Amino acid sequence: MLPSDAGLENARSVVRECRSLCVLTGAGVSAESGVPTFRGTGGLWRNRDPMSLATPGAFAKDPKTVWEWYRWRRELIRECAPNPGHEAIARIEGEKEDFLLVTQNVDGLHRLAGSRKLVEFHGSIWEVRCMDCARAEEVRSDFPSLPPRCPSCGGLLRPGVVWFGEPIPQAALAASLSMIGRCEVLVAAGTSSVVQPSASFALSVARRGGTVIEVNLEATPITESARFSFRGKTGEILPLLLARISHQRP
Ligand code: BJW
Ligand code: ZN
Repeated sequence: MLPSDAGLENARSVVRECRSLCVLTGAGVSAESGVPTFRGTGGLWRNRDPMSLATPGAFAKDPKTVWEWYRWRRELIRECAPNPGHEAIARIEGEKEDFLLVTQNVDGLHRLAGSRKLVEFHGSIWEVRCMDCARAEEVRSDFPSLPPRCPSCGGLLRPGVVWFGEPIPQAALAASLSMIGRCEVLVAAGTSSVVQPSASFALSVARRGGTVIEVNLEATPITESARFSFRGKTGEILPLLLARISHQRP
């Protein structure tokens, strides 16, 4: 069900009138493109919980299995295209004096949709990094064998993503915290808001008097902090919420 016209119009005018806008996205934004989310049944691979694979410990113990999971996801994401939610976010970036998209998604679909003012907070599934010499590069093609090895030193390559217990890369964290400290409006879309530190962004904005707008299929821990909370698909609601012209019914 789409949000009521009145609620949506109010939220839309807050978005339109603000000078400084931050959009925080999670896996739900890519769900309508066919990318599985982490929590819930869709993310299961060989009956393994994704959360048990996204850790340095899992990789240290069994890099081949963890890489097989990433190969499965890389193959799947290669076939996916941005949806109207990604496109609406990419469009509004050029209309704001101060804008930042902070995405927890590693799939690269925001870039494909045209977003440029963005921080990939949990890294990118297309980047690989050598555990020995730290050489990092984007590799979109398949690897001939798993786990892949560094072309420079023969060390073990790992996906360029942030696992549980690992710090958020400094530049990504600094840019995001700066925006969270100054934005007038934060739109949190398609995230369960359970993974720190990004899960605390909405509360930080609300506590200093900023406006939080949530878009999600269900209630989350940040719903109480949100001035507007819309239940529904991001691919349907974001294009209305972020639209340049008023959404009018015939
Ligand atoms: C739709 C929809 C549709 C569906 N439309 N909606 C403080 C307190 C407690 C714990 C911690 C803490 N600080 C740190 C921690 C530990 C940990 C943590 O948060 N644990 C909690 C789970 C308890 N955090 C960390 O370890 C982080 N590191 C850190 O803080 O380091 C500190 C440090 C400093 C110095 C030295 C060392 C350490 C790192 C977190 C890394 C998270 N990594 C992952 C994997 C990335 C790689 C990969 O992809 O393989 O990131 S985990 C996974 O969760 C992934 C996601 O980005 C992240 C968030 O998930 P997201 O995006 O919200 O997705 P879902 O699936 O959870 O939710 C989807 C939502 O969409 C749902 O709500 C649906 O309803 C909705 N939805 N379809 C609208 N169509
Ligand atoms: Zn190397």
